Amino acid sequence: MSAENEYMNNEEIAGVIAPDEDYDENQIQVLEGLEPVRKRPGMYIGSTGPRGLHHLVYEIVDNAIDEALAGFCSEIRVNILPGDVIEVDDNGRGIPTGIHPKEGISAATVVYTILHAGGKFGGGGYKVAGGLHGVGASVVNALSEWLELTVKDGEHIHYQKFNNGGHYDEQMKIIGDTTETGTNVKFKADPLIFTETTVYDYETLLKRLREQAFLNAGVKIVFSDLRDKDNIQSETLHYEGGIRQFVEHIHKVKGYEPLSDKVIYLSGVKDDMTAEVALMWNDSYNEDVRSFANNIHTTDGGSHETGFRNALTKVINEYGKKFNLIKDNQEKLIGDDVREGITAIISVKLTNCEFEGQTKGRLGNPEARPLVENMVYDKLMNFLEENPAISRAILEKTQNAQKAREAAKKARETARRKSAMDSTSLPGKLFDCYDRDTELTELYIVEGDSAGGTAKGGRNARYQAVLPLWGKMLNVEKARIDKVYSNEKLMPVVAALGTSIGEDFNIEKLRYGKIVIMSDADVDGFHIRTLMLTFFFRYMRELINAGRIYIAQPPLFKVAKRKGKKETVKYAFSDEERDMYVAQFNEEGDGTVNIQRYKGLGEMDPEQLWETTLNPETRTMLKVNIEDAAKADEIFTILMGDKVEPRKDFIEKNAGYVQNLDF
Ligand code: 1YM
Repeated sequence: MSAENEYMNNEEIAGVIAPDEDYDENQIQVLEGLEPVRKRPGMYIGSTGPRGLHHLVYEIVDNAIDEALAGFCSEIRVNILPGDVIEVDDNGRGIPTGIHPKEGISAATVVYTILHAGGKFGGGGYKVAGGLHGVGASVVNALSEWLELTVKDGEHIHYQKFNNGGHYDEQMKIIGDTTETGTNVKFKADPLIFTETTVYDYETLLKRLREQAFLNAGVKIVFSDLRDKDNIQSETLHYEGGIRQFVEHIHKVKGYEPLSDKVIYLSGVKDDMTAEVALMWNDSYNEDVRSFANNIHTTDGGSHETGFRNALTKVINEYGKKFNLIKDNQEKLIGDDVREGITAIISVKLTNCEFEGQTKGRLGNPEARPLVENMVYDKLMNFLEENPAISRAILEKTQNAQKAREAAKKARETARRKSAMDSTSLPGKLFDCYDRDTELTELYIVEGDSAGGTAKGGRNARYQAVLPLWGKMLNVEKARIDKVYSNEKLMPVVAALGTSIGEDFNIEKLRYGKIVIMSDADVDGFHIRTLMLTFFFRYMRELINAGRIYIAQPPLFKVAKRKGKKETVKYAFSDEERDMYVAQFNEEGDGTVNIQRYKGLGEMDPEQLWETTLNPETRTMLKVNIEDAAKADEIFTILMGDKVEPRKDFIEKNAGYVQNLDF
C-alpha cells in the first residue's frame, strides 16, 4: 500500500478527497494561519513569562487527557528533557493522519498548523479537557523553535517536523512500521518569544499534572524531569479515587486534622453535564473551596460554585433543625459558618463551557447551578442522615464558627467606634504621598524602621507613600478574623489602604493604585512577604484579583569597579547577573572589582533604592496573581500551622533555596 493510500484509508476523516499536490500553497496558508499567534502570544497563552511557558505543556497534555477520557488511552508520559525540551507521549489512538478533506493535507498537520482546528472535524465531541478555546496544539507549534510530531496508528509510524513557529519543508510521512498506537510530541519553546526564560519549573508542572490526575480519576500520568542525569526526578500520578484523593492530599500537605475519616463524595448527571463534589471539614479555620469546569480551575467561581454554596448552607441548616441540633430560638448558620475549615473540590464537565469575567476565571453556564445545587442538596442530606456521628461533629464545628463570627462582629464594632477603621485617621508611621490620583499613587509596605527610613528618603513623595511595619506579626493562621481588628501590625495597613476588610471591604475606597510589598532578600523578608500575601489573600482578595498587589525587586548585589577615583556600578538581581557583571568588568581590565551583597534594604542609600527599586523607569516589579497568593497561603499554613510534619517536610525540601523562593 502506498503512503498516499494509507493516508486516505483513515476512517476518522469523512469525505476523503485526493491530497493537494500544491504543497507550496498550503505552506503559505499555514504561515498566515499561525502568524497572529506569534504576533500576539499573550492573547493565546496569557503571557510570555513563566506562566505562558508552562501553559504550552498543559495544552499538549490536555489533548492526551481528552484521549484518555474518551477511553482510548491508559497512560500519558510527560518528560522534561535536557535543554528544556518537553516530550508528551500517550498510548491513545493517535491523531488521525488521513488527508483532511478541506485542507488537502494530513489531519494531524491541520491540528498542528491551523488555528481553531483544535476541536474535531464535524460535530459531537467529548472534548472537555482544559486549554484555550481548543486551539492548543497549533498555538504550541506557533510558539516553538521546533516541534516533532510522531503518530503510531497500529500499522505505521507517521512523522513530521516543524521549525520556527510551525513552518515545515516536508509533509507528514511514514518512517516505519508498528503494531502500537499513540501520539508523541516533542517541542522546544521559542526563546525569541519566551525572552524571559524557557526553563521549566518541576514543581509547577508537577502540581498541575497532579491536579489533572485527581480531576480525571484513573488517568495515569508519569512525569519525569530528565534534565540533569545526576538528579532525575519522577513521579507517577494515578488516582483511582479522583477528587476524593485530591481533598485528602490537600489536608495532608497543609497538615490539617480531618473532622471525620471519610471524604464525602457526591456526583450527578443531567443531560450532557456531569458534576462531582468531594468535601471534608478539618480542624483549621480556613475555607478551601476549589472549583473546576472541564478541568480548568475557575478561580473566580461561577454558577457551579454558587450552586454548591447555596446547597451546603441549606442542607446544614435544615439538617440541624430537623434533628434539633439547631434550636428554634437560634440564629441560622450563614455560608461563612458552614464553610469554616472546609476543603472542597467541585468539578463539572459540560460540552460548552462559557468562561466569564476579566480573567475568564468564572463559569457562566446557568444550567450548572441547579445541577450542582440539587445534587448536593439531595445527596449530602442523605449522607448526613446516614452518618449521624459525623453530622453532629459538623454541626458543632459550624456552630462554633457562628459564635466566633458574632464575637468578631462585636470586636469590629468596637474597632469602628475607636475609628481605627476610619480612613480619615491614617496610621502615625505612614509617610503619605501628595497626589491623590489612584492611577498614579503607590504604597510601599516595608518591614522595619531602618528600611522605612531609606525608602522614605529615596521615594518620589509626590506619588509614592511608605508604610513601615512594626511590632510582632499576627499569626493569622491561628487567629480568627476578630484578632485582625486589634492587631497593631495589620491595622495600619488596613487604615492606610482605606478599604476596610472582610465583609466591609470596599475597593472603591482604595487610596493607592499599587500596593507594593518591599522586603529583604532573606528568610525574614520571605516570611514577611508570605504573611502579607496571606493576609491579602484571606481578607482583601479583591485587591489581588484587581491586579493591585506587587512585590518590589530590590537588587541582591552591587558590583563596582574602581579605577582611581572613578567608580562604575552595576546592580545584579541574581547570582548569574552578578557573575556576568564581574566577568564584564574583569574583561575590561584595569581597576579593582568589588562585590557587595545587600543583606537588607537598610544597607542601600536612598538614591540607590530609588534607582534600582522605586523608579518606575528602571525598576522591575512582580505583579501578584491569585495563584501566587494561594501558594503563599499554602506555604504560610505549613510554616505557621500546628503540625510539625508538613513544616519539616517543607523546610527540608526547600532548605537550599528558601532564600530565593519567589512567587
Ligand atoms: C501528546 C498529545 O494529542 N493525543 C491525541 C489527540 C487526538 C486523538 C488522539 C484523536 C482524537 C479523535 C480521533 C477525535 C486528536 N485528534 C484530533 C483531531 N496527545 C494527543 N490522541 N482520533 C484520535 O477527537 O475523534 C485533535 S486532537 F482533530 F484530529 F481529531
